[in-house]
Amino acid sequence: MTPARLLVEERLAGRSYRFFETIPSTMDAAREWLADEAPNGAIVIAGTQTAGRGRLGRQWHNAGRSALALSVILTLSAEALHQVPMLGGLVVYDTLHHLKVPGLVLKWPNDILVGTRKISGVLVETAWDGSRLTGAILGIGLNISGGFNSPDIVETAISLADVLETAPDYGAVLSTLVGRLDDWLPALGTPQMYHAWRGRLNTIGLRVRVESSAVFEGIAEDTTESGALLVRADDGQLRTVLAGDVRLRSV
Ligand code: BT5
Repeated sequence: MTPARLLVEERLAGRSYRFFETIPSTMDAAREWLADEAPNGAIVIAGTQTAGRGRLGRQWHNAGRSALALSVILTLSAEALHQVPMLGGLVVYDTLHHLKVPGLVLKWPNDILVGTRKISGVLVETAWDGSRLTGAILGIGLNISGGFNSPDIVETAISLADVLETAPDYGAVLSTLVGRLDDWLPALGTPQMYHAWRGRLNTIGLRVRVESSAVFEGIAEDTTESGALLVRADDGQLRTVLAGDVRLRSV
């Protein structure tokens, strides 16, 4: 038995989970399990992903030495779907806060940064049977110790080992994260979830460059309850950004 498998067994004992030493993406294994009636909150976790993915067809790289890569299967009503990214942001933010990571930033829609570097990413996918929602899959990647060797993230990624004097081990990070999942999962679909996410979001009040279907600059003024960003564009119009990325600009 490998060390990662042992740690996962120890920390996820009593839960519904599937562990894979190496797998293309936990998102696909979670989708298969969802189709096979996985229970709400079931977790698919991988030692290493060979084809980890981000939003909009982007790649998610394994952090060099150690990283958490997991997907949580959620069976939920369509009304609660827009809160799944919020759930992901809250779980990761509160995990890192609990681990006393300094300089945490939750950037809309759901980048978790330390200063300006990304330490974790959240990806939400949905599964449908015709027009009926069968579930959502919440993917979380979290860098524990780096040694990043992909040129496109060397300058932009960071890991727990880079920011904490004593980096917690894989098992401790996993336990903290599933603990926060237990805290927040019951709030899915309630106004409490929105307000908690909104309260942690650092983007409000900042000047941003929006890169979605349209590209423009303005001041991020607020969010809507469904998680969209309201940006006062430089032409004075208040524009609603449903999806995409923002870059923070200095004012
Ligand atoms: C995300 O996408 O940040 C969502 C990442 C979700 C990954 C998890 S791991 C478990 C589950 N299984 C999967 O296959 N995926 C999920 P996005 O906002 O599109 O950001 C992607 C961008 O982040 C890339 O284009 C890189 O610039 C950067 N990036 C990639 N890997 C990174 C890493 N390990 N650390 C920091 N930044 C990274």
